[in-house]
Amino acid sequence: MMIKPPRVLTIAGSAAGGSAGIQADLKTFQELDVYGMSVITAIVARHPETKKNVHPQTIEAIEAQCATATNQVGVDALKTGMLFSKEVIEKTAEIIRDSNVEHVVIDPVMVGKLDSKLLEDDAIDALKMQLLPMATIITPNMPEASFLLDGRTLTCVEDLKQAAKDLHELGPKYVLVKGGRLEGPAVDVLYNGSQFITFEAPRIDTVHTSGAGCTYSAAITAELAKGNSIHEAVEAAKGFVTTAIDYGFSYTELVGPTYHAARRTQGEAHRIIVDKTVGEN
Ligand code: PXL
Repeated sequence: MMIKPPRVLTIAGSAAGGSAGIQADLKTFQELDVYGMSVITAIVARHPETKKNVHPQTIEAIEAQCATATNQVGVDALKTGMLFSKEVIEKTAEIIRDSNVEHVVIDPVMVGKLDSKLLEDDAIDALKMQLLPMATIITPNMPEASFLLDGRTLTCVEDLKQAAKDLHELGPKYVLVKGGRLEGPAVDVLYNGSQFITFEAPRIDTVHTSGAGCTYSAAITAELAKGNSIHEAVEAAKGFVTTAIDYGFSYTELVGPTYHAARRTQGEAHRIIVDKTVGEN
């Protein structure tokens, strides 16, 4: 029997070390049994002498890659990661608008663990005004949510809820503010304009979380492409990324990647506590 897995595209940066960006996305897609495709917006590779860590790709190259994916294969769901510049954001918004892809996951990537800027300062407005409104779901972590809300301090779940509410005003259907940097359990808040749901995972004592955000949003994208609801997709993706973080490792003294194969090779996935009683607003 011929199997045709759902088609999933990532528009993001290449992380040469393999832990984040396109590499994390494609590994996640493979683990979750969807057909992964990629559009590389920039190449990130540490250059200790010149500190020139980001190598942007041309708009032409980005357009050509998108056309390949959308015209020659077709796309059921897509995610964006590192977009880097205003020009790339504008082009990406245009491509998404023209493509009519059903599920659009926007991960507003801003700063990486290499200390490289993954989004230029003058690109924030384009991200807010052009891209976030077309999202099915946006997945900021706490620093990203704070940045998108003019530097507001976020320290507790109540702050995440207010941030989700305010970010929803920018136009995405769902907002997932990730509480990976909270004290205590890792609680993420999902908001759809009227209801909050929280997803809670245990705090895992590790520094090897490189690419965890990319992996999480890639997993949400894969689960949406398979026809799951947003709630099901977030719950499954959080279980997947938590298990991957649990088995995070490093080959050197540097912060290492999450282990994308953990769920497949190490048995049970982490169960996530979902609380749908956190109220309406
Ligand atoms: O984890 C954020 C991230 C996303 N995309 C690329 C990266 C990084 C972190 O380094 O390199 C390409």
